[in-house]
Amino acid sequence: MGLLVPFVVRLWNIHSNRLLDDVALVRLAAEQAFDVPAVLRTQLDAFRNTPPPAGCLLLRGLPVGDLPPTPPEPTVATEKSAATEIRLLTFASLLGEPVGYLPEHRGDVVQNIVPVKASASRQTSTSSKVNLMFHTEAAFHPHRPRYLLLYCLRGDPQARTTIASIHGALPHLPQDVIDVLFQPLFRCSVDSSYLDGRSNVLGPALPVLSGDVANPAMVFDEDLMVGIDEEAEEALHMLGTTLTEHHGGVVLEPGDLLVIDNSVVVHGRSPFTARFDGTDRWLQRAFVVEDLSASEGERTGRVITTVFGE
Ligand SMILES: O=C(O)CCC(=O)C(=O)O
Ligand SMILES: [Fe+2]
Repeated sequence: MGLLVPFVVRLWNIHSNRLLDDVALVRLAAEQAFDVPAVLRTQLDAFRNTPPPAGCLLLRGLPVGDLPPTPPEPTVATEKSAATEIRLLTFASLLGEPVGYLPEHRGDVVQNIVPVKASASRQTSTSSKVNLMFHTEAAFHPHRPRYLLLYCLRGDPQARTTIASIHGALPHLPQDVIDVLFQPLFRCSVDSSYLDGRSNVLGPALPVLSGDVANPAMVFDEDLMVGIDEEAEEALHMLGTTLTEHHGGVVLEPGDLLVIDNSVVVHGRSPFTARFDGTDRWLQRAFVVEDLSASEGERTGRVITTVFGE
């Protein structure tokens, strides 16, 4: 799944993306689409128009430039130029509409995924000590992203991003289990970062698999999802086990850009040892929806503001 193509962008005299609001930043990034080499644009077009069963695409060899120390928290300002943010959003805008989610790092359209001491053992992207279990990104969210993009600025040899596609699991699941997974028998609780003190509630009963029986979409979260009866619980457990048995993964290296189709694969990450000394792993992440109008009324600019919990 690799493609080694160096990608050159103009240098920007912007020392912090905070100088631009997210709408302006995305506009600026989208304008750079013509600078993306045709070979990469073709790859992204094909990924969007003819989604491959593997559900992910790895581009390698992108520049990362000079980097300051890894920040101790996602929203701490750094001295870095905005070149990687803009490049990430350029790729994101070739796939659809980049958005942020208000509870995710205050709605930033590019989020810094760095290990944070206080969340080392939690089921969250800023953890490090624990295995981050398989999840559809924002499985509980009606406006969940169709794609997420992870751009590695600084790697860690222990940290393996894990990926499992429904297309890898499906041939190994008994038909009666598949039939159960297509029924609305599953409920998902809300990630605690979205609750801001409110109490958690289980979402509506929905199917895990939907669409074409031979080519389904999947929404699954090993941690947050439950089946509403015993049969549904068993089917969910079997799906989790089968995805684990047939998963793949990649240790992201600086300059890697991993594009994940959130409608067919779940992802996670192995544990790794964070040092919290400025040398830790550092990814930048962007989310893409296919259509902004779906979140009309629950969105300010490019930030989706849906409130969860009671
Ligand atoms: O750290 C990783 O490789 C993935 C973390 C994750 O689940 C995310 O950023 O959404
Ligand atoms: Fe994730």
